Amino acid sequence: MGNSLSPLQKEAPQLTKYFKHQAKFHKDVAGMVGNPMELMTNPAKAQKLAEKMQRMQKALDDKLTVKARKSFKHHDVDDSGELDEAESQIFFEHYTRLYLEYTKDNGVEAAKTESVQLMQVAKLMGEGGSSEGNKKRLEEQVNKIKKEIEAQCEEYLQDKEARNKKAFAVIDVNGDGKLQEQEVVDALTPGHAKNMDLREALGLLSKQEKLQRKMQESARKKQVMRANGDVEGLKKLEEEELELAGNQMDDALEQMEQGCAQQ
Ligand SMILES: [Ca+2]
Ligand SMILES: [Ca+2]
Repeated sequence: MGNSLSPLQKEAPQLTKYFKHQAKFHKDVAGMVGNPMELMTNPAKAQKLAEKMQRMQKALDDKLTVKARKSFKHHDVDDSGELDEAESQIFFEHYTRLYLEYTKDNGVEAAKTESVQLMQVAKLMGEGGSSEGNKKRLEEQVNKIKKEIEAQCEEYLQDKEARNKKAFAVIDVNGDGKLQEQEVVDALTPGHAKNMDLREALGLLSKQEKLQRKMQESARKKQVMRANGDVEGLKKLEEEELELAGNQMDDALEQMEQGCAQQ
């Protein structure tokens, strides 16, 4: 990446910084955790680390709020204090494309870290000389991540109008047909329910997050059905849940098999 900004990053400098802060945070946290075994056997150290992470999280949230406000102003081109539908279109597209870039960078970083760890394990087990294979495996993984993200971006661009419209509807909490600053700031706060709503509308949830959403929805429906004494509905819903859990197991097994095949 270096210091040069892509055209997209120049168009949305505040959102670019917003994602850079998050990327740095994840990198710092990953570096701090170090040896998980040591943390398990050293509760004092684990406690200290947890406190430090909390402070870091708070500092990150503050930084993100500042960037979210600035990004709102940046996209409020006519300076009306609100984003109308046309302004929001550009905002959503910037957000989506930068989010996908951020996800890609995270994925590539994770693949690199894993590759280094695998090399270390191989060395410990006296299986040197597999560095070529490891390099090739990493290259394939990185290419796969890039392709997936490209496909996701293409999908968004194809379906942009519908997704942006959905995103607008979920963020516009007071329903006045405009986006106020606080509505946008909430949607840009990771951990805020509106952030997940926004990413869901734009098609940016991970597999895990999608599953989490489905389970939440299912739990909510069950409550209603129980209250109404809807035995048939409950039975059907529980069957669906079992199927969902089964699919998840299949996915996990498939991933494990792929991992083994690549060793
Ligand atoms: Ca405006
Ligand atoms: Ca509104």
